Amino acid sequence: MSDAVQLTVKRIKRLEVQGARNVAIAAIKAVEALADRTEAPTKKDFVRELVKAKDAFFSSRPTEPLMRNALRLIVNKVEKNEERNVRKLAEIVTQASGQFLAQLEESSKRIAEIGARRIRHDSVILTHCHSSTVTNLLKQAKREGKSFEVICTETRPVLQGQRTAKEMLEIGVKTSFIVDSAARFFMNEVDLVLVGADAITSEGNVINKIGTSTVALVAAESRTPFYVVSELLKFDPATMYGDYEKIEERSPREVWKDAPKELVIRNPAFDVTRRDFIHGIICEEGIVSPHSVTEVMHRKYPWVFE
Ligand code: RUB
Repeated sequence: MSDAVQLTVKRIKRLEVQGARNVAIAAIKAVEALADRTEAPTKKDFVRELVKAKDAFFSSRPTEPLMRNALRLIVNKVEKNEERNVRKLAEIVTQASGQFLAQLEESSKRIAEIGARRIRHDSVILTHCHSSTVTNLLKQAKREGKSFEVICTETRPVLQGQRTAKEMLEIGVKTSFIVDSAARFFMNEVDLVLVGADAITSEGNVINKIGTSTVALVAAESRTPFYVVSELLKFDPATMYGDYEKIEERSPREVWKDAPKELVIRNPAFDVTRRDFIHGIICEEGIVSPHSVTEVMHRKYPWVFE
């Protein structure tokens, strides 16, 4: 396997690259580098290299449909093309990757502009984990001159909330940091909850960092609006045809390094928030109801269902 692919898979597994969007971007760039440096003599060999890389990325983090949608699109473009010249096929990879990345960037900008309008002056926003789509939205709101505070949950066991908190402080937003279990304690002070997504199912349920569904329940109890901020391409088409979204279970050592041997430690990375708890999905098409997400996908990205 190419060095770029191997290294990126390793970094993704270790969470050095974190968050669905960053994971997808890193995987796309590694496949682009593979294509750029390929020495495959035939189309068949080149496709084999691409499929091997795709499989390695798919298993690096199993709950990442954005990455899967991107790599499937890129590899399909090569497989379906009549061209046999490997250099020309590699150019197709470069082009498809570039287009996908540009589209992702554009979506993130649109989402930030749309979502920033939901932020009222002097409001308090709670967020869980680190989502670059959420922090981009908050940065946009700040650029627009909105004044708001952010509460970050620490996000056990890997503490991605620290990253969110640092980013907010860097842009001059008043930020508080709380342990995950304090979410209910503070919820009455919160005006809006914004979380990211790793996967969106055909029923409009959202999979995000473990603890998200607890925050959603707590928000519902105190009638605090709970929004998911996500690119539509985190939709997983396989859920349409009956598959459940796989929930990654990570090493127990992330939870307790030197735990007693006989202790069973479970460490799911994500959980499912039912659509009934989600006020809306802030995406590149606007703010959509989780109930209509499949319809929106059919209209905007029909190729996902191919
Ligand atoms: C990160 C996480 C994020 C989503 C969305 O989990 O759950 O909320 O991935 O992030 P992990 P983004 O740290 O385990 O990857 O908006 O950046 O795609």
